[in-house]
Amino acid sequence: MVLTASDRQVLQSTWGKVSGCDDIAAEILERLFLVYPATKTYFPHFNLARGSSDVRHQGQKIVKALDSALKHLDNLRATLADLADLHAYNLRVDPVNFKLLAKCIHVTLATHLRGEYSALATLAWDKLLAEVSEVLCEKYR
Ligand code: HNI
Repeated sequence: MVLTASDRQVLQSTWGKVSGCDDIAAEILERLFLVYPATKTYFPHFNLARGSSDVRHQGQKIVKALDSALKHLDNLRATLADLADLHAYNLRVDPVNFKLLAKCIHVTLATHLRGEYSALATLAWDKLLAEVSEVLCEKYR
């Protein structure tokens, strides 16, 4: 996957508009649990009710990880190495779930950015999320 200069530019500008928004983090996970309820099985110890602090905090962790991915686009593997270990060896999240989460991230971004989430922005995010998912899943193999 190659992120072009224009992909990078659109990623940074769209992320700049939403990353500070409080709702985004929880919304990504709320969508995941609502649309794909089976994903809840990974969080039996969480209060998964809408707006719960567990969901908010977990969402914030994901947003922070995406934030650091966006700051290290040329070094994703090293940046996400600890998370890759965690998801593969401790959490054992089935890789298919990363695709489901990516869909929810797309929908959340589109809901907030509206017309600005153009086809080009969608494509750039799709490339980034595919790359992040690949890094987080590659230790399963
Ligand atoms: Ni994920 C913990 C980031 C996909 C299930 N996850 C984390 C943490 C981060 C994180 C950050 C906190 C680590 C820590 O505390 O050290 N997760 C990400 C990212 C993605 C992702 C960036 C994909 C883009 N995680 C998923 C998916 C699932 C998932 C698809 C399952 C559906 N993650 C978990 C679980 C935990 C977790 C479970 C542990 C939660 C806890 O605190 O017990």
